[in-house]
Amino acid sequence: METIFSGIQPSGTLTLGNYLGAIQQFVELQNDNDCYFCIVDEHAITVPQERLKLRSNIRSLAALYIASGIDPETSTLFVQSEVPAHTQLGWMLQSISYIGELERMTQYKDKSAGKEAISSALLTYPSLMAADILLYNTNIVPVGDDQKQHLELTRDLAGRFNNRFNDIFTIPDIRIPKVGARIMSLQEPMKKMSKSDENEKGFISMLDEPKKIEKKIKSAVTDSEGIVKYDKENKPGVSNLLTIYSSCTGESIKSLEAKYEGKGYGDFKQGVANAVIETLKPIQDRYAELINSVKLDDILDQGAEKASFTANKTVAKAKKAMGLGRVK
Ligand code: AQP
Repeated sequence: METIFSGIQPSGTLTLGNYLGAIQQFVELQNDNDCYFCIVDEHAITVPQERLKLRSNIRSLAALYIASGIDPETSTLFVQSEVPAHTQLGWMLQSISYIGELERMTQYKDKSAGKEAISSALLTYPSLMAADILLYNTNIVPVGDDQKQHLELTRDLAGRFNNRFNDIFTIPDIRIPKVGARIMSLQEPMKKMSKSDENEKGFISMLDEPKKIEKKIKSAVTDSEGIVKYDKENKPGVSNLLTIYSSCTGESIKSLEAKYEGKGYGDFKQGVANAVIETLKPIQDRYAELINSVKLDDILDQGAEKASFTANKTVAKAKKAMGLGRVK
């Protein structure tokens, strides 16, 4: 049995990209592994958030995890800010992170581009993410491929700490899904689908109604060729829709290409819309039952308690290794 950790930011309502790139693999992994799934609200505040919106996004994300199939009986589901060990270890890891390596992170470059007031937390975000992972002696981190660079840094920081102080951290491996690792924006298929995209037509929210999903997919940017074929470079829009279709149904891209041979984009887009609606509908139904329940609070309380138990032990070891505090 391996230990798995992964987190998602409550920076908006989850997108189909978050579901296919992350949550879908979490559900697969939870039966045979010791899993920690986190709502990383401290990461969300690296860019400005509206207080009440953030609160409601945290709850919504917890309900979506469970509605998507995360079983709180077998997995530990919790909110990052409710386990103080995350920021404690995050600070220790910041002290061994170099500004140069943090500045090289593409997510930092993307999110800071063109902005005047950039928070220092946006730069040091990867050190906190490393802490999230290392606190639980994690072996595997399932994420979409946009997180690869952050994972490499986590491995570097763990190795650096182990060499410099004491060998206490497990070096984690990354797990990226074969299909669906990077779902792209429906409007700008060269850019990844993001929940904080200002253009709402670019993403499908997991809570979008069927009519809205259909409308967004029908207006997705494609090309004028009219051929349903996977060619990421020359046909990014169609390729993205094929990836979405295949990830939702499990049908291979080759077989989908054959199915739509000689048919126009109209039929194809309808097929994609149906596949997405069928994937999200049962999740949305379960979500509606959970979102206002007391049960959801109980699950998160228990999750925070369970996570703290392991995380506090790691923080104590890291403090000892670095010489922080007093000997008791
Ligand atoms: N488009 C995507 N395709 C596949 N996987 C994706 N993930 C995110 N977008 C896609 C995966 O979802 C998990 C949670 O991501 P996150 O919320 O922690 O941060 P993110 O990667 O920055 O996601 P967003 O939606 O783009 O959020 P914002 O807009 O707030 O920055 C990760 O495993 C990620 O790989």
